[in-house]
Amino acid sequence: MWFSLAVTRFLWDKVTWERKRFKRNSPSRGLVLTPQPRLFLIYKTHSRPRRLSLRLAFMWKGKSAVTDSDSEFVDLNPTITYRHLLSHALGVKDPLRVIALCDSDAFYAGCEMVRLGVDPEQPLVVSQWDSIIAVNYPSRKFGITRMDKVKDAQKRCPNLVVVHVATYKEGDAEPEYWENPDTKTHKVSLDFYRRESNKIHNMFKESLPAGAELEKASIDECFIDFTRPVREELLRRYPHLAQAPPGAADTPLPPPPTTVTWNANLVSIRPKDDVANNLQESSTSTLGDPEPEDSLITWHDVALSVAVDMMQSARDQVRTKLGYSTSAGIARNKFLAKLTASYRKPNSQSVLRNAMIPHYLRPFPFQKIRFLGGKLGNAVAKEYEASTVGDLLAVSLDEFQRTFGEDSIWIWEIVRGIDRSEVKEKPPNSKSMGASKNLPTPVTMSCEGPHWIRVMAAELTLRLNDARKISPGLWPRTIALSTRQGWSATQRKQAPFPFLRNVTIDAVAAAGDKLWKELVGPLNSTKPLSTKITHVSLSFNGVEAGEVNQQGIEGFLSKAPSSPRKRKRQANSDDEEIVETLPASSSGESGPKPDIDYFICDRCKRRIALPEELTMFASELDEDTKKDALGSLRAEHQDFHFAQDLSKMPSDDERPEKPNPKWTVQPRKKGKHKDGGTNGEGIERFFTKR
Ligand code: DCP
Repeated sequence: MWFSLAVTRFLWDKVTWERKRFKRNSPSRGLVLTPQPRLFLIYKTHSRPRRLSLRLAFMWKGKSAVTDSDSEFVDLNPTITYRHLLSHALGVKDPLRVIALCDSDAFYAGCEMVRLGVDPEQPLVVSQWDSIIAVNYPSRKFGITRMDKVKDAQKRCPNLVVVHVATYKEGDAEPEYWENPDTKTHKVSLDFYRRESNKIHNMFKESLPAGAELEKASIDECFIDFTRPVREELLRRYPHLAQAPPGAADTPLPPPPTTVTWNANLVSIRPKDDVANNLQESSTSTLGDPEPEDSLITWHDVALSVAVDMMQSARDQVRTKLGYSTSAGIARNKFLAKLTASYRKPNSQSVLRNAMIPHYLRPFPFQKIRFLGGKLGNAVAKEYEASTVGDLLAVSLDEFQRTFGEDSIWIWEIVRGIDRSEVKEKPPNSKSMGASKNLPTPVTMSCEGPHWIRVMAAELTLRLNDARKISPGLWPRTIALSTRQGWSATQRKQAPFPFLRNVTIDAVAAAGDKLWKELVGPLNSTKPLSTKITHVSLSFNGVEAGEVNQQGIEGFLSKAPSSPRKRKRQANSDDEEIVETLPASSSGESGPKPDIDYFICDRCKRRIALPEELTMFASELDEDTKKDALGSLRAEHQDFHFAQDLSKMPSDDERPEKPNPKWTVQPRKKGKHKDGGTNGEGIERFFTKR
């Protein structure tokens, strides 16, 4: 008896505590508890470790309820007021937020179909050596997948068109579609797809209504935040919404229309209806005789339907003007939009209404969610014997945090479809550009390097020049060469790269050759290397826009002074690269001139010279430019001494740095449960610095 009383008491305490915490952590501001929420306790026994896990299900009554079983999902039908609609500050918690993810169908294959003008029904795959990397939709009907080898795919579909990606070979300024490219001499180029991707992105920019935010998510995907233009369209279509009752901006909006026309597939809980209801993009469906959960149209549904039309119109532009077929998903946030985009492909768009979120998410294999695919996902799966989102809904936030640390709140949220990340346009150019090659025949002599340097230089040159068409002042601060044997440690050398008005393959290859000489050996040496090189890469780093009207070498060195903290780190780790940029060559008429090519530092008495890369391209430079460059070099050198002085002083920096958010997954230590601290505690123990 006393035992059961104690258990009852414990459970009641737990219920009360869980309820408080649930309320505290609920992201919903609009969530209103009815006076008597019904509490359900569900117990789940775990075999390893054996314990009881408590699950609470709150069943809300009233307008906020979606269905009883949706109670783990909060805020599915938030109250929307005039203030929400009329506010100019639209944040990630906006209840009328509408986000789309648009994905090109079988992208590389689509690019080749457009380039070759093949019939849309023609099966086509893109290959890289003997592997398939993209499969168009007509080929998928033959069961061909990316996992197949070209020969096997051809057996399944004798009519198959196989396009090998373009490749560079030494001496090419542009990649070509060679008949029989050889991995021993050629290097794959994805430049064509990158260029087409930019075209599509620009077409979206042109076609989207004003106020839509666009973010390139990958080579063939972009997110679009339609919230602002949708808001404007709602006010245009329903002008009575523009007038809040005097002094009562927090009044809920009047009821929305009772039907909505959807120019899209509706994510449905009834698979049989999907077939009938999920129409081709040109057709429409009306919520006429709906499922019970369809019956209540909300203002958010209306907002979604407006975004659907906007998305359709932008996709039509891409289709008609560029020839690309795309698919889109439209929902309340980025995570859900991405999931929804693959609901029906190709050439289609799908909508996830808030009411459908629980039904769509619950059966979803949670390890397909980003960041839950690796060891963390495995550990979660094992811990809770879970495979679907629905399984994880049974795990309380407290339980997650006890086992995986404080930060695991994101798991708790993401399985409920909560994602507050913004759609943000990234700067058009990545800060680095790389060209790399896995060498099927390893390099065993130093003299074999320049061939690959030249092939990679061609690719880098093309990429930088392409990027300069958009941002003319772009230039990389450094060029780096890396080599590796198998998976052993990478050897790397970098040097400053000068600003050149015309970046040529010769110039990039010359800088690459110089690095090769320093890292591997003389360019003409036939002496066997101590290690066989199986991977090489050449990259531009710190690619940034310079001043457009200051495109000389002055731009190269006149960078903003680094912060002492940053300089200190550099000074400690890499003196050579800061100070001894590269020794100037010796004497002779064309040799370095004091006060122009180098100076002697009063403090360290070293000769500090302009990098050889600058003097190497001397024909590009006039004396004034060199003087300016030298001035910058002096300032930078003083900065170096300053940083060195600083580094000798005790400082806060001695403390271990906080973990960087760039992570890779690492096994967790067994049997250690604890609370989310750093240093390998909590969720962070599943990740390690890259
Ligand atoms: N890609 C690749 N190797 C992979 C995956 C993809 O080279 N392992 C390339 C080829 C794809 C492109 O990236 O065309 C985009 O990849 P997606 O995963 O988006 O696949 P697709 O666009 O080809 O097909 P889907 O329509 O299913 O998205």
